[in-house]
Amino acid sequence: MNPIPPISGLGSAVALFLAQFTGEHNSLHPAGPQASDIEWLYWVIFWIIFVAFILMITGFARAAARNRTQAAEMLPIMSDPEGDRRATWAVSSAVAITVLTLFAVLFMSVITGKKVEGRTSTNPITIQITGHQWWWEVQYPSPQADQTITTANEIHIPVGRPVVILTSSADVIHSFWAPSVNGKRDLLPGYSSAFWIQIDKPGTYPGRCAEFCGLQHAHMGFSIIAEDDNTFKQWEQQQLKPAADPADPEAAHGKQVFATHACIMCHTIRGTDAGSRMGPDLTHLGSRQMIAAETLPNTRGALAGWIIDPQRIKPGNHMAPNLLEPDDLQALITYLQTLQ
Ligand code: HEC
Ligand SMILES: [Cu+2]
Repeated sequence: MNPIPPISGLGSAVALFLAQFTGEHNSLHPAGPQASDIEWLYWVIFWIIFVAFILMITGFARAAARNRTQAAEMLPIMSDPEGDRRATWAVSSAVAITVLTLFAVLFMSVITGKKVEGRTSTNPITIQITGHQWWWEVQYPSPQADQTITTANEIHIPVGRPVVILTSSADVIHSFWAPSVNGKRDLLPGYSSAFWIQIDKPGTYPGRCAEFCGLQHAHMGFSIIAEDDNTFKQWEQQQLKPAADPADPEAAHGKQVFATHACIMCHTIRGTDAGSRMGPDLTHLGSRQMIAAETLPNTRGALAGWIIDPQRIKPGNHMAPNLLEPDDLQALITYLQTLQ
Protein backbone atom coordinates (compact mmCIF):
# COMPACT_ATOMS: atom_id res chain seq x y z
CA MET A 1 0.00 0.00 0.00
CA ASN A 2 1.21 3.39 -0.91
CA PRO A 3 0.69 5.80 1.98
CA ILE A 4 1.11 8.95 -0.11
CA PRO A 5 -2.42 9.47 -1.53
CA PRO A 6 -4.32 9.46 1.78
CA ILE A 7 -1.71 11.72 3.37
CA SER A 8 -1.75 14.23 0.53
CA GLY A 9 -5.55 13.98 0.54
CA LEU A 10 -5.52 14.83 4.22
CA GLY A 11 -3.05 17.64 3.55
CA SER A 12 -5.28 19.24 0.95
CA ALA A 13 -8.33 18.82 3.16
CA VAL A 14 -6.48 20.63 5.96
CA ALA A 15 -5.32 23.33 3.50
CA LEU A 16 -8.89 23.78 2.29
CA PHE A 17 -10.14 24.01 5.86
CA LEU A 18 -7.49 26.59 6.79
CA ALA A 19 -8.20 28.56 3.61
CA GLN A 20 -11.53 29.52 5.14
CA PHE A 21 -9.76 31.60 7.71
CA THR A 22 -7.61 33.60 5.33
CA GLY A 23 -8.23 35.84 2.36
CA GLU A 24 -11.44 37.51 1.28
CA HIS A 25 -13.51 34.41 0.50
CA ASN A 26 -14.74 34.36 4.02
CA SER A 27 -17.97 35.28 5.82
CA LEU A 28 -15.88 36.20 8.86
CA HIS A 29 -14.14 38.99 6.91
CA PRO A 30 -17.18 41.13 6.16
CA ALA A 31 -16.65 43.84 3.55
CA GLY A 32 -19.91 45.72 3.97
CA PRO A 33 -23.02 46.21 6.11
CA GLN A 34 -24.93 43.11 4.92
CA ALA A 35 -21.98 40.82 5.55
CA SER A 36 -21.37 42.47 8.97
CA ASP A 37 -24.96 41.76 10.01
CA ILE A 38 -24.52 38.12 9.03
CA GLU A 39 -21.21 37.92 10.89
CA TRP A 40 -22.82 39.35 14.02
CA LEU A 41 -25.49 36.62 13.93
CA TYR A 42 -22.80 34.01 13.35
CA TRP A 43 -20.92 34.98 16.50
CA VAL A 44 -24.07 35.21 18.67
CA ILE A 45 -25.05 31.69 17.65
CA PHE A 46 -21.47 30.48 17.98
CA TRP A 47 -21.21 31.63 21.63
CA ILE A 48 -24.63 30.24 22.55
CA ILE A 49 -23.64 26.87 21.15
CA PHE A 50 -20.25 27.12 22.83
CA VAL A 51 -21.84 27.68 26.25
CA ALA A 52 -24.33 24.83 25.64
CA PHE A 53 -21.42 22.59 24.66
CA ILE A 54 -19.47 23.38 27.83
CA LEU A 55 -22.54 22.85 30.04
CA MET A 56 -23.30 19.54 28.35
CA ILE A 57 -19.76 18.21 28.63
CA THR A 58 -19.58 19.29 32.28
CA GLY A 59 -22.87 17.51 32.96
CA PHE A 60 -21.64 14.33 31.31
CA ALA A 61 -18.34 14.44 33.17
CA ARG A 62 -20.08 14.89 36.52
CA ALA A 63 -22.57 12.10 35.84
CA ALA A 64 -19.78 9.76 34.77
CA ALA A 65 -17.73 10.53 37.90
CA ARG A 66 -20.68 10.00 40.23
CA ASN A 67 -21.80 6.70 38.70
CA ARG A 68 -18.34 5.20 38.98
CA THR A 69 -18.27 5.45 42.82
CA GLN A 70 -21.83 4.19 43.23
CA ALA A 71 -21.75 1.36 40.69
CA ALA A 72 -19.53 -0.72 43.04
CA GLU A 73 -22.40 -1.72 45.28
CA MET A 74 -25.58 -2.64 43.41
CA LEU A 75 -28.16 -0.50 45.14
CA PRO A 76 -31.79 -1.65 45.19
CA ILE A 77 -34.24 0.71 43.47
CA MET A 78 -35.60 2.90 46.21
CA SER A 79 -38.37 5.44 46.03
CA ASP A 80 -36.96 8.91 46.55
CA PRO A 81 -39.73 11.51 46.08
CA GLU A 82 -37.43 14.41 46.94
CA GLY A 83 -34.85 13.28 44.36
CA ASP A 84 -37.57 12.75 41.74
CA ARG A 85 -38.88 16.23 42.31
CA ARG A 86 -35.44 17.72 41.89
CA ALA A 87 -34.84 15.71 38.71
CA THR A 88 -38.20 16.78 37.25
CA TRP A 89 -37.43 20.37 38.07
CA ALA A 90 -33.96 20.17 36.49
CA VAL A 91 -35.22 18.53 33.30
CA SER A 92 -38.14 20.96 32.95
CA SER A 93 -35.97 24.01 33.38
CA ALA A 94 -33.40 22.63 30.91
CA VAL A 95 -36.21 22.14 28.36
CA ALA A 96 -37.57 25.61 29.04
CA ILE A 97 -34.13 27.22 28.68
CA THR A 98 -33.53 25.33 25.42
CA VAL A 99 -36.86 26.39 23.96
CA LEU A 100 -36.35 30.01 25.03
CA THR A 101 -32.82 30.06 23.59
CA LEU A 102 -34.04 28.62 20.28
CA PHE A 103 -36.77 31.26 20.15
CA ALA A 104 -34.20 33.95 20.88
CA VAL A 105 -32.02 32.63 18.03
CA LEU A 106 -35.05 32.51 15.71
CA PHE A 107 -35.91 36.10 16.68
CA MET A 108 -32.34 37.28 16.06
CA SER A 109 -32.13 35.58 12.68
CA VAL A 110 -35.43 37.13 11.60
CA ILE A 111 -34.19 40.56 12.75
CA THR A 112 -30.85 40.05 10.95
CA GLY A 113 -32.66 38.86 7.81
CA LYS A 114 -34.82 41.99 7.89
CA LYS A 115 -31.75 44.19 8.37
CA VAL A 116 -29.88 42.55 5.50
CA GLU A 117 -32.94 42.88 3.24
CA GLY A 118 -34.06 46.22 4.54
CA ARG A 119 -31.20 48.54 3.66
CA THR A 120 -32.47 50.72 0.88
CA SER A 121 -31.28 53.71 -1.02
CA THR A 122 -32.82 56.19 -3.39
CA ASN A 123 -29.76 56.23 -5.59
CA PRO A 124 -28.53 52.68 -5.98
CA ILE A 125 -26.63 51.08 -8.81
CA THR A 126 -28.62 48.29 -10.41
CA ILE A 127 -26.92 45.20 -11.78
CA GLN A 128 -28.66 42.32 -13.48
CA ILE A 129 -26.89 38.98 -12.97
CA THR A 130 -27.91 36.06 -15.16
CA GLY A 131 -26.53 32.63 -14.40
CA HIS A 132 -25.51 30.51 -17.38
CA GLN A 133 -23.95 27.06 -17.42
CA TRP A 134 -21.11 27.92 -16.46
CA TRP A 135 -20.55 31.66 -16.39
CA TRP A 136 -22.19 34.86 -15.15
CA GLU A 137 -23.68 37.47 -17.44
CA VAL A 138 -23.42 40.89 -15.83
CA GLN A 139 -25.56 43.78 -17.05
CA TYR A 140 -25.93 47.37 -15.90
CA PRO A 141 -29.37 48.08 -17.33
CA SER A 142 -30.37 51.51 -18.55
CA PRO A 143 -33.60 52.76 -20.14
CA GLN A 144 -31.47 53.70 -23.15
CA ALA A 145 -30.26 50.57 -24.88
CA ASP A 146 -26.94 52.14 -25.87
CA GLN A 147 -26.25 53.04 -22.25
CA THR A 148 -26.48 49.44 -21.08
CA ILE A 149 -23.23 47.75 -20.11
CA THR A 150 -22.86 44.01 -20.63
CA THR A 151 -19.88 42.05 -19.34
CA ALA A 152 -19.12 38.69 -17.76
CA ASN A 153 -17.89 37.28 -14.46
CA GLU A 154 -16.31 40.51 -13.17
CA ILE A 155 -18.65 42.91 -11.40
CA HIS A 156 -17.34 46.43 -10.87
CA ILE A 157 -19.01 48.53 -8.19
CA PRO A 158 -18.10 51.81 -6.49
CA VAL A 159 -17.05 51.60 -2.83
CA GLY A 160 -19.59 52.63 -0.22
CA ARG A 161 -22.55 52.79 -2.58
CA PRO A 162 -25.59 50.51 -2.24
CA VAL A 163 -26.07 48.15 -5.18
CA VAL A 164 -29.24 46.26 -6.11
CA ILE A 165 -28.54 42.88 -7.65
CA LEU A 166 -31.36 41.53 -9.81
CA THR A 167 -31.13 37.81 -10.39
CA SER A 168 -32.20 35.43 -13.10
CA SER A 169 -31.01 32.27 -14.79
CA ALA A 170 -30.84 31.25 -18.42
CA ASP A 171 -30.95 27.52 -17.76
CA VAL A 172 -30.83 25.76 -14.38
CA ILE A 173 -30.71 26.91 -10.75
CA HIS A 174 -27.46 28.64 -9.81
CA SER A 175 -26.56 30.39 -6.59
CA PHE A 176 -24.67 33.66 -6.33
CA TRP A 177 -22.36 33.68 -3.32
CA ALA A 178 -19.61 36.10 -2.36
CA PRO A 179 -19.11 35.16 1.32
CA SER A 180 -17.58 38.44 2.47
CA VAL A 181 -20.33 40.46 0.80
CA ASN A 182 -23.67 38.75 1.50
CA GLY A 183 -25.37 35.38 1.92
CA LYS A 184 -26.15 32.96 -0.92
CA ARG A 185 -28.89 33.91 -3.38
CA ASP A 186 -30.42 31.38 -5.71
CA LEU A 187 -30.83 32.35 -9.35
CA LEU A 188 -33.97 30.63 -10.58
CA PRO A 189 -34.95 30.25 -14.23
CA GLY A 190 -38.11 32.22 -14.99
CA TYR A 191 -38.08 34.04 -11.68
CA SER A 192 -36.39 37.31 -10.85
CA SER A 193 -35.51 38.45 -7.35
CA ALA A 194 -33.54 41.35 -5.93
CA PHE A 195 -31.15 41.90 -3.06
CA TRP A 196 -28.72 44.53 -1.82
CA ILE A 197 -24.98 44.52 -1.48
CA GLN A 198 -22.54 47.17 -0.43
CA ILE A 199 -18.76 47.07 -0.09
CA ASP A 200 -16.98 49.63 2.04
CA LYS A 201 -13.34 48.68 1.39
CA PRO A 202 -11.74 48.75 -2.08
CA GLY A 203 -10.61 45.34 -3.25
CA THR A 204 -11.46 42.25 -5.23
CA TYR A 205 -13.95 39.92 -3.56
CA PRO A 206 -14.25 36.42 -4.98
CA GLY A 207 -17.53 34.57 -5.35
CA ARG A 208 -18.69 31.16 -6.53
CA CYS A 209 -21.75 29.37 -7.72
CA ALA A 210 -23.11 27.67 -4.62
CA GLU A 211 -25.78 25.44 -6.14
CA PHE A 212 -24.71 22.37 -8.07
CA CYS A 213 -25.59 23.21 -11.69
CA GLY A 214 -23.90 20.54 -13.80
CA LEU A 215 -20.55 19.40 -15.03
CA GLN A 216 -18.55 22.63 -14.67
CA HIS A 217 -20.22 23.94 -11.51
CA ALA A 218 -16.81 24.01 -9.82
CA HIS A 219 -15.49 26.36 -12.53
CA MET A 220 -18.16 28.99 -12.17
CA GLY A 221 -16.44 31.74 -10.27
CA PHE A 222 -16.84 35.49 -10.36
CA SER A 223 -15.36 38.47 -8.61
CA ILE A 224 -16.71 41.74 -7.32
CA ILE A 225 -14.26 44.57 -7.81
CA ALA A 226 -14.97 47.47 -5.46
CA GLU A 227 -13.19 50.65 -6.49
CA ASP A 228 -13.32 54.37 -5.71
CA ASP A 229 -15.87 56.51 -7.51
CA ASN A 230 -13.49 57.90 -10.13
CA THR A 231 -12.04 54.54 -11.13
CA PHE A 232 -15.55 53.14 -11.36
CA LYS A 233 -16.74 56.03 -13.54
CA GLN A 234 -13.76 55.57 -15.86
CA TRP A 235 -14.50 51.86 -16.13
CA GLU A 236 -18.18 52.65 -16.82
CA GLN A 237 -17.31 55.16 -19.58
CA GLN A 238 -14.92 52.70 -21.19
CA GLN A 239 -17.47 49.86 -21.10
CA LEU A 240 -20.12 52.03 -22.76
CA LYS A 241 -17.97 52.52 -25.85
CA PRO A 242 -18.34 50.15 -28.78
CA ALA A 243 -15.31 48.01 -29.59
CA ALA A 244 -12.27 49.88 -30.80
CA ASP A 245 -11.47 49.53 -34.49
CA PRO A 246 -8.30 47.56 -35.18
CA ALA A 247 -5.33 49.90 -35.33
CA ASP A 248 -2.91 47.67 -37.24
CA PRO A 249 -3.11 45.06 -40.03
CA GLU A 250 -2.55 42.15 -37.64
CA ALA A 251 -5.54 43.14 -35.50
CA ALA A 252 -7.60 43.86 -38.63
CA HIS A 253 -6.83 40.33 -39.83
CA GLY A 254 -7.91 39.06 -36.39
CA LYS A 255 -11.21 40.90 -36.65
CA GLN A 256 -11.71 39.24 -40.03
CA VAL A 257 -10.98 35.80 -38.52
CA PHE A 258 -13.54 36.44 -35.78
CA ALA A 259 -16.16 37.55 -38.30
CA THR A 260 -15.65 34.57 -40.60
CA HIS A 261 -15.64 31.82 -37.97
CA ALA A 262 -18.22 30.34 -35.63
CA CYS A 263 -17.41 32.97 -32.95
CA ILE A 264 -20.13 35.30 -34.26
CA MET A 265 -22.76 32.63 -33.71
CA CYS A 266 -22.30 32.86 -29.96
CA HIS A 267 -20.57 36.13 -29.05
CA THR A 268 -21.27 39.85 -29.22
CA ILE A 269 -18.67 42.47 -30.03
CA ARG A 270 -20.56 45.77 -30.09
CA GLY A 271 -19.63 47.89 -33.08
CA THR A 272 -19.23 44.80 -35.29
CA ASP A 273 -21.69 42.37 -36.87
CA ALA A 274 -21.25 39.89 -34.03
CA GLY A 275 -24.41 40.12 -31.94
CA SER A 276 -25.16 36.70 -30.42
CA ARG A 277 -25.64 36.19 -26.73
CA MET A 278 -24.99 32.48 -26.24
CA GLY A 279 -21.60 33.24 -24.71
CA PRO A 280 -20.02 36.20 -22.87
CA ASP A 281 -20.01 39.65 -24.49
CA LEU A 282 -16.46 40.19 -25.73
CA THR A 283 -16.70 43.94 -26.52
CA HIS A 284 -14.27 44.75 -23.69
CA LEU A 285 -12.71 41.35 -23.14
CA GLY A 286 -9.28 42.93 -22.74
CA SER A 287 -10.41 44.79 -19.61
CA ARG A 288 -11.06 41.54 -17.71
CA GLN A 289 -8.53 39.87 -15.39
CA MET A 290 -9.70 36.33 -15.94
CA ILE A 291 -11.59 34.34 -18.56
CA ALA A 292 -14.00 31.41 -18.52
CA ALA A 293 -15.51 32.28 -15.12
CA GLU A 294 -12.23 32.65 -13.22
CA THR A 295 -10.75 29.52 -14.75
CA LEU A 296 -7.79 31.09 -16.60
CA PRO A 297 -5.88 34.37 -16.44
CA ASN A 298 -6.59 36.67 -19.38
CA THR A 299 -3.23 36.21 -21.10
CA ARG A 300 -2.19 35.49 -24.69
CA GLY A 301 -1.31 31.89 -23.92
CA ALA A 302 -4.48 31.18 -21.99
CA LEU A 303 -6.63 32.75 -24.73
CA ALA A 304 -4.90 30.60 -27.34
CA GLY A 305 -5.42 27.41 -25.32
CA TRP A 306 -9.03 28.34 -24.62
CA ILE A 307 -9.97 29.20 -28.21
CA ILE A 308 -8.32 26.12 -29.73
CA ASP A 309 -9.73 23.62 -27.25
CA PRO A 310 -12.06 24.96 -24.56
CA GLN A 311 -13.33 21.42 -23.99
CA ARG A 312 -9.98 20.34 -22.66
CA ILE A 313 -9.84 23.18 -20.18
CA LYS A 314 -13.46 23.11 -19.06
CA PRO A 315 -14.98 19.85 -20.35
CA GLY A 316 -18.66 20.07 -21.23
CA ASN A 317 -18.80 23.88 -21.45
CA HIS A 318 -20.86 25.34 -24.28
CA MET A 319 -18.04 26.60 -26.49
CA ALA A 320 -16.90 24.37 -29.33
CA PRO A 321 -13.23 23.82 -30.26
CA ASN A 322 -11.84 25.92 -33.13
CA LEU A 323 -9.25 24.52 -35.48
CA LEU A 324 -7.50 27.70 -36.59
CA GLU A 325 -4.33 28.13 -38.62
CA PRO A 326 -1.50 29.43 -36.38
CA ASP A 327 -1.44 32.79 -38.25
CA ASP A 328 -5.16 33.24 -37.89
CA LEU A 329 -5.06 32.31 -34.22
CA GLN A 330 -2.23 34.79 -33.47
CA ALA A 331 -4.05 37.57 -35.30
CA LEU A 332 -7.35 36.73 -33.55
CA ILE A 333 -5.73 36.95 -30.13
CA THR A 334 -4.02 40.22 -31.01
CA TYR A 335 -7.44 41.58 -31.98
CA LEU A 336 -9.16 40.26 -28.82
CA GLN A 337 -6.46 41.88 -26.69
CA THR A 338 -7.13 45.26 -28.30
CA LEU A 339 -10.72 45.09 -26.97
CA GLN A 340 -9.95 47.12 -23.88
C1 HEC B 1 -21.22 27.47 -29.66
C2 HEC B 1 -21.03 28.76 -29.10
C3 HEC B 1 -19.65 29.38 -29.10
C4 HEC B 1 -18.79 29.54 -30.17
C5 HEC B 1 -18.98 29.08 -31.59
C6 HEC B 1 -17.65 30.26 -29.64
N1 HEC B 1 -17.81 30.50 -28.31
FE1 HEC B 1 -16.52 31.47 -27.11
N2 HEC B 1 -17.66 31.04 -25.50
C7 HEC B 1 -18.88 30.39 -25.55
C8 HEC B 1 -19.35 30.19 -24.21
C9 HEC B 1 -20.65 29.51 -23.80
C10 HEC B 1 -18.37 30.72 -23.34
C11 HEC B 1 -18.36 30.70 -21.83
C12 HEC B 1 -17.73 29.42 -21.38
C13 HEC B 1 -17.63 29.26 -19.90
O1 HEC B 1 -16.98 30.09 -19.24
O2 HEC B 1 -18.18 28.28 -19.39
C14 HEC B 1 -17.33 31.27 -24.20
C15 HEC B 1 -16.21 31.92 -23.73
C16 HEC B 1 -15.29 32.56 -24.57
C17 HEC B 1 -14.21 33.39 -24.10
C18 HEC B 1 -13.94 33.76 -22.65
C19 HEC B 1 -14.74 35.01 -22.32
C20 HEC B 1 -14.74 35.38 -20.87
O3 HEC B 1 -14.80 36.58 -20.57
O4 HEC B 1 -14.72 34.51 -20.01
C21 HEC B 1 -13.53 33.83 -25.19
C22 HEC B 1 -12.33 34.75 -25.22
C23 HEC B 1 -14.17 33.25 -26.33
N3 HEC B 1 -15.25 32.47 -25.92
C24 HEC B 1 -13.75 33.46 -27.64
C25 HEC B 1 -14.31 32.80 -28.74
C26 HEC B 1 -13.77 32.87 -30.07
C27 HEC B 1 -12.58 33.71 -30.49
C28 HEC B 1 -14.54 32.07 -30.85
C29 HEC B 1 -14.36 31.76 -32.33
C30 HEC B 1 -13.09 31.24 -32.73
C31 HEC B 1 -15.57 31.52 -30.00
N4 HEC B 1 -15.40 31.97 -28.72
C32 HEC B 1 -16.57 30.65 -30.41
C33 HEC B 1 -19.56 30.00 -26.67
C34 HEC B 1 -19.02 29.98 -27.94
CU1 LIG C 1 -23.28 26.00 -10.00
